[in-house]
Amino acid sequence: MTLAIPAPSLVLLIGPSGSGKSTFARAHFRPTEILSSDAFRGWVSDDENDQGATKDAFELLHAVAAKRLARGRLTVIDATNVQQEARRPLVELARAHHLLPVAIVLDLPERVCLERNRARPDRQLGPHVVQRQRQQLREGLRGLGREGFRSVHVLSSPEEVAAATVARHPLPVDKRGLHGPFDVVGDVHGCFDELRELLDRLGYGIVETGDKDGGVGYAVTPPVGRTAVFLGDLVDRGPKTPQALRLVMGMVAAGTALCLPGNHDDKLLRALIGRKVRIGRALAGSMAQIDAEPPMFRERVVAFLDGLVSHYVLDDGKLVVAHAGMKEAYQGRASGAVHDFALYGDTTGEKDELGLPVRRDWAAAYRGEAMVVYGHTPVAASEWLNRTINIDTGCAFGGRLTALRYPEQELLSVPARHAYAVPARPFLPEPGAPQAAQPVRSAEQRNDKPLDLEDGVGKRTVETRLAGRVTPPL
Ligand SMILES: [Mn+2]
Repeated sequence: MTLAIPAPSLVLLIGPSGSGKSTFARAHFRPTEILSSDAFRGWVSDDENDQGATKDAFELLHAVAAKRLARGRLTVIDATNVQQEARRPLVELARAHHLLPVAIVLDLPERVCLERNRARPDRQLGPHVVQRQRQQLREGLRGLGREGFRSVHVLSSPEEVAAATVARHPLPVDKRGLHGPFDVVGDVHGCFDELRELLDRLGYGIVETGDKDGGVGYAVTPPVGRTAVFLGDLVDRGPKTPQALRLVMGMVAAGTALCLPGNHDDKLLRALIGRKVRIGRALAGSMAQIDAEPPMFRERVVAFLDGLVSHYVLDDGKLVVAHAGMKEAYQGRASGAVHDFALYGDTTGEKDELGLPVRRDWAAAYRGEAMVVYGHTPVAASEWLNRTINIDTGCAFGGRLTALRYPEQELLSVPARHAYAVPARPFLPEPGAPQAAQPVRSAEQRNDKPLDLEDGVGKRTVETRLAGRVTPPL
């Protein structure tokens, strides 16, 4: 049996004393990846079997696991882990670092565990201890999914354990092996005519063909070696949502494009599968457009949108793409919080006077190495800020549809043919408005503070020799 393990992740070995956890760990994982409760007991007490050292040992084990997960290192917990109370803080730890917890259960016969324990002179565990641990394991086994374990592998005999291999798979967001070059396209919002013109100007050849469901499809030939990346929000507001979906779905299927989910795509998906969502004008428009297509199209759209992952890390980690942005700590990770950040940005959960979500300016605080290209909030013009750039230039609102060529860092955009919708908050300068008297400052200049102590020390306190820790006035 091949055990598929996402890497990085937090792997819990679960099994009673004598079930062969340490042997299994040594066979399949690197020594530095394995955190063994016995080893930590030994380090704090010089006796791996000193049960009185358990509390201290686990305190350190959890601390080391936290440091490793913060660095995105696969970590294996070699402890019995048969009680839910023992597993819970580890599941929480994985979640706090936006990584998935994985369970490998060694559910071996009692006889095998007892024999192995008897063969170990340093261990004097009575048979009742193993019996109790096996009982606890069995009671918890079926609830592991509910506890938050994304994958659960159970091995039930010494033969199964011996035959098992571990296959590590990168997380779906990890596409570091793709090096582009890429053409990243901002929020399309049903503006298919503008999308076609933009792709044409980027050198993509587009031919109309028949699509699988009987509708009109598009065969797209990219410039040699190039891949398109769609930042999401393909749907709503514009007049041609199905056409935009068909073109992008065809390209993704052909391997010539990647596509990310936007909040509008996500809401459309939920509406299409019958979840309860508030259907406003934009979503109603998309639903009506999709209803006019052959019935199978709807199923295809559901399958496509359902398969999209929150963000991608590309080109050896040098490029990150996401609909609404991605802060450094979340890049390459997977959790509900990462998903929400990718789709909605850094929201506070509050609404402003226009009923729009209040957002923190994550880009102004961004200090990561990776370039982050995103969209979601329309801007009059795309500007670099701390290696991030927003290329949603509000095409559906009568702005432009913009692409960024990577690694060239060239912007290319085409004007909207119409204003298909009215933004809740204007982002384009009023037509005929007088030019600003002052030269317009760039995003970098507007965010350039003379002294940002947080950049230097991480927090607003300074350690001094005479006065201890002080908080300098800012
Ligand atoms: Mn959006």
